[in-house]
Amino acid sequence: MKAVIFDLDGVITDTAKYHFIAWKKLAASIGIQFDETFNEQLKGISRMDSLQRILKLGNRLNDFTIEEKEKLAEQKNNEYVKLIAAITPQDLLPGIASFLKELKDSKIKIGLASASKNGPSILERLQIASYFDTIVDPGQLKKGKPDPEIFRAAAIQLKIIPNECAGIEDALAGIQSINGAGMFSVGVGVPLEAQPDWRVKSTGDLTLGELKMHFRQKNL
Ligand code: B16
Ligand code: MG
Repeated sequence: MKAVIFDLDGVITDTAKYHFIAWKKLAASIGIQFDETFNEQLKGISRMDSLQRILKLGNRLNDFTIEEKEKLAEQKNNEYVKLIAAITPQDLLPGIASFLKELKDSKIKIGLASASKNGPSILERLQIASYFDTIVDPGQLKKGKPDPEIFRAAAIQLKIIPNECAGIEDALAGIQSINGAGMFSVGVGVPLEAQPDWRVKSTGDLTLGELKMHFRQKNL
């Protein structure tokens, strides 16, 4: 195992709650209500795809032009950016700081494969940007998760072949993306239908020793 590629939201920090607040406000402004169960479907999904799912939920898929949809997505993002301004290193999920340090000390490369265009600024706020050897720019991708493109791109940027990489995700679409890329997948609290190579309940269960052991077992 030469690299570990992280998802951001739900693995490094819990930004899902801010996405939820921002989308709820935007949806309410166009007469659509949704709850936390529906919000699960938006995890790991790009901004525009999330908007499409919300419009579909409210039966309003054909009510807006492309320009209007872009405006709606921008409004949501403006709200989201205001909310994430409050993020500090205290918002790192349990165990992530020590896990990143373990990886760095062992010279294992670290990548970010987040669908979020706000990823780099969130890493700065969490004060962990310097740990990352590469960050995939989601704006350059043709397809979002569950397509494997984002995890493949991270491996290409790191110049490491996919089967020497592990990917860590909290969303079903993300695990599908890692598996499709041919990497070892770690699922943090993922739904039952997801099929990670190693399933953990919380980020606090992530240690380099355990990860290496499960990685080796798969590659025997
Ligand atoms: P942005 P991840 C994803 O982050 C979120 O889970 C998803 O809810 C969000 O829509 C997406 O990023 C895009 O985020 O609007 O900031 O570009 O889980 O891939 O780290
Ligand atoms: Mg996620």
